[in-house]
Amino acid sequence: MTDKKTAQEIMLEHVKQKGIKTAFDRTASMAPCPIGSAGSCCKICNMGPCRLNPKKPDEGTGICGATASTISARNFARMVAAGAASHCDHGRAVAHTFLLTARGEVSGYQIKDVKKLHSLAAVYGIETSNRTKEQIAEALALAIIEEFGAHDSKLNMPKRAPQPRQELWNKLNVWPRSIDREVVDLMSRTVMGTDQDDRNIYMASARCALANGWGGSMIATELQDILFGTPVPTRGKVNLGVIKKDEVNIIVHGHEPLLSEMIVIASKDKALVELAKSKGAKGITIAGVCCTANELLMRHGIPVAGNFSQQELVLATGAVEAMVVDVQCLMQALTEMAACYHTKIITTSPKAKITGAIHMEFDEHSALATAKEIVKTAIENYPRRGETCIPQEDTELVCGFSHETINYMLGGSFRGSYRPLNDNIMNGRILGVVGVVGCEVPSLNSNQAHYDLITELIANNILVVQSGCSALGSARNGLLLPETAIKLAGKGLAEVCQTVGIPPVLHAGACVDNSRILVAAAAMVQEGGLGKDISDLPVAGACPTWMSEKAIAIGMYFVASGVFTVFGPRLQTMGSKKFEKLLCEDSEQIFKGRWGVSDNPKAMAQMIIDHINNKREKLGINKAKERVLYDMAMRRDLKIE
Ligand code: NFS
Ligand code: SF4
Repeated sequence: MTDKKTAQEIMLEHVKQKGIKTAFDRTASMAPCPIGSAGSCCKICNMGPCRLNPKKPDEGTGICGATASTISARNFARMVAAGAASHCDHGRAVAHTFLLTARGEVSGYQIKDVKKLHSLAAVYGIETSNRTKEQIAEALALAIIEEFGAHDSKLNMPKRAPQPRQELWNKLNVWPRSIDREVVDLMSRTVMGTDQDDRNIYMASARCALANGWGGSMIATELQDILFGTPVPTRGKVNLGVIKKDEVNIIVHGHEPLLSEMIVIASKDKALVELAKSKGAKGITIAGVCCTANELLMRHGIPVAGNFSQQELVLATGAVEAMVVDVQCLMQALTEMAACYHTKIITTSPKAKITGAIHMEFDEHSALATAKEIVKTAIENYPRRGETCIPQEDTELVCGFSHETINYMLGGSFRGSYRPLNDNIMNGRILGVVGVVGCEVPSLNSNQAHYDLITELIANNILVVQSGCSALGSARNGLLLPETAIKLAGKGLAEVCQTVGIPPVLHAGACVDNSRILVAAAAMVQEGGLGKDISDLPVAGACPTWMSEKAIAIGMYFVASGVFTVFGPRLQTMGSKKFEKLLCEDSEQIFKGRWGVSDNPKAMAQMIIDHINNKREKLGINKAKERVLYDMAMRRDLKIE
């Protein structure tokens, strides 16, 4: 990174001059509660809230006798339940729209990826012969919707995991029964006076998290791909400079692409473009924030204005006619910031209203009409725009690395395959693969933490796969540009990336798309040569600065899938060494995967490198070996016994 002022720094100075406060200021003035940070505050009944002393881990109990480890485990479990609930509810909304699309009850949506429809139908045992794509889609939608509320069945997607992993889940009784049931189970067992065994609570957390990763999130990703297209390598732009001075700017923010996809279509409507021109604008720009941004970027190359931490700064440009939000990661402070300008905040989900915002509700049946109405509202707001401050910074990026793309890029269109990746891991050009995911928080060193971790990993020949706001932060830093990133990669990794034509940091999508990483890991095992289970692979997960409960749910399903996963700067569990030992040590015996914690990106990188070397050692591939290509003479010399 350079010394030049970043767009974020320019905006922070700008708002300071105007006397407007943002989350960056509030972060600086908020001292997090040390008891809550340690996970040692229990407020699940009214005899408390009980607070244990975080400086004396595992000492004392709550009024009911609950120990620090039980309190920590319950708090942890409730984060997993909330995180899983939100990702899975996203999946449910997509499944519902998918069903309506299959039945022809909505306009604007279509079954785009028929190949993926068939492959998913196979996972669910849906008959495909002599059926139209709509008939297959309807049967698939019904089977998937059933999985949310089924009483006592088993989710289908975990069948995509390697066989030994499936057997382990069965043995441990953590194969999710149905999505809603696992969330309810976790909430019900953590009320006052139910489950008071930290390990039992942890196991239930794992089952609920698996219902997210190999359930709700995977459903969201796969059905969105069928409806809107599976991402392929796409160029895009990120940073505040994507906001146009002379156009109507509409920012889409949140997570579910169901409405924002329609807004993109509406923004190209001739009559609306004409209307924008009649108001003096040159056109209409759509740009994204957070995971809605990732969804549109991955599939259409729609530019990204910023990630989670910059959502207020986007509005502070004064050039946003409307910010359209759906669900999750929306700061309530948006309406206050918008009130300083002409900007309209438009909420669209019945479950996410914000006091002070305009509500224009999304309904699949009239999605395109609502989208047009929203675009029109923004256009009509354009003449009210006042002074603007748009930093002229935007960085190019390449994204679109779905599991299918990686397969195709590496193996070619006729023989899509992970063989070249596995071979390059085996011959040591690539040391391993790490998923770097999660949030960037409004503090100045959050982006730096991601940068430091990722550059350290790629310099050590580790291929990085990213998602969420973490990926958007890397995009800002230029790390998703093949040219920039290859300069920073180790020799072996750089060679492979140049040959195949991929950057060493691959953007896989939104946070629900971490499910793509699970599918890719299963495919690497399937390809052969790197062990029999995900836990044998030289891979790891990292989340350098997590913010949302969703991140904890993701970490838990990575770990329960057999992946060593490091979080920073802390987990809210320090009040119990016993519970931390369960997460960071004993988990290894249970899941062959465990949590790690570090507040230092370099140390985090070292933990990961050590782990990967360890896995390589176990696989017997720890020495960098060049693959010998036999010529005819050498072949003749080979003795066949
Ligand atoms: Ni993930 Fe995406 Fe960003 Fe964090 Fe929020 S937008 S779902 S939770 S902040 S990465
Ligand atoms: Fe305190 Fe126990 Fe009630 Fe929690 S459940 S608030 S520890 S009395």
